[in-house]
Amino acid sequence: MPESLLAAEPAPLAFHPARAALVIIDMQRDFLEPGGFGETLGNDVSLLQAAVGPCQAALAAARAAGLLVIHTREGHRPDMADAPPAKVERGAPTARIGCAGPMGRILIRGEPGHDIIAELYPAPGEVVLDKPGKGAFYQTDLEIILKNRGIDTLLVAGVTTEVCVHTTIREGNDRGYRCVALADCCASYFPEFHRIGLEMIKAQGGIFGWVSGSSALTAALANKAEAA
Ligand code: C5J
Repeated sequence: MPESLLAAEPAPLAFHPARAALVIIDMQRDFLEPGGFGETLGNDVSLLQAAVGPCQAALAAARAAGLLVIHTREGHRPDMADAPPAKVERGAPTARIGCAGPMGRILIRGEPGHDIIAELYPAPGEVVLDKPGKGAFYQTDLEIILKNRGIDTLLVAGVTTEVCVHTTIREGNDRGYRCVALADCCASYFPEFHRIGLEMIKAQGGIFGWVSGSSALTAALANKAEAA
């Protein structure tokens, strides 16, 4: 497949679809639906819905172009041996990680709330990566998965912009990957954090990445030009 040109800020980015991965961060019921981890922290989870449609568009384009697709899930072992006390102890004692909620135990692997939302459910063969932290590289096998496929460009979507998306892009940038935040495919419980989070990535000539969007990605994968 020939090189594609992605309309992005601060500058367009040339990439090879065969060496690019779409990484969809934590589009889990626990973050997007009432009764999950996000709501227990006092957030309005409806704010994350804005990213669902654009993520579906990016996912469809990535699947059609044969890109590597990786879905991440933040969560912990049922015995919580991998959950740092400093993380668990935050929030109300009855609604912490591991407590029972309407979607099962909060942020625990295997529980309904830990699963990815139906609209973005992984297709057979797509990578599903469980991570205990905010970054997708921390305590996971993401790096070897990317190395084995010769990936050099990460197209990053998901929630939340300033937490797990940002952490993953920072980790990826330090490891030498070209990291692109797909702006409309990301969302935050704090709209101003979303906006500023994206500004931070692309400031200073793209200090740790690029910012683009779902329609620019779709156009690039179809080898059509589009402004960012
Ligand atoms: C948070 C995440 N916000 N996926 N996790 O705790 O961004």
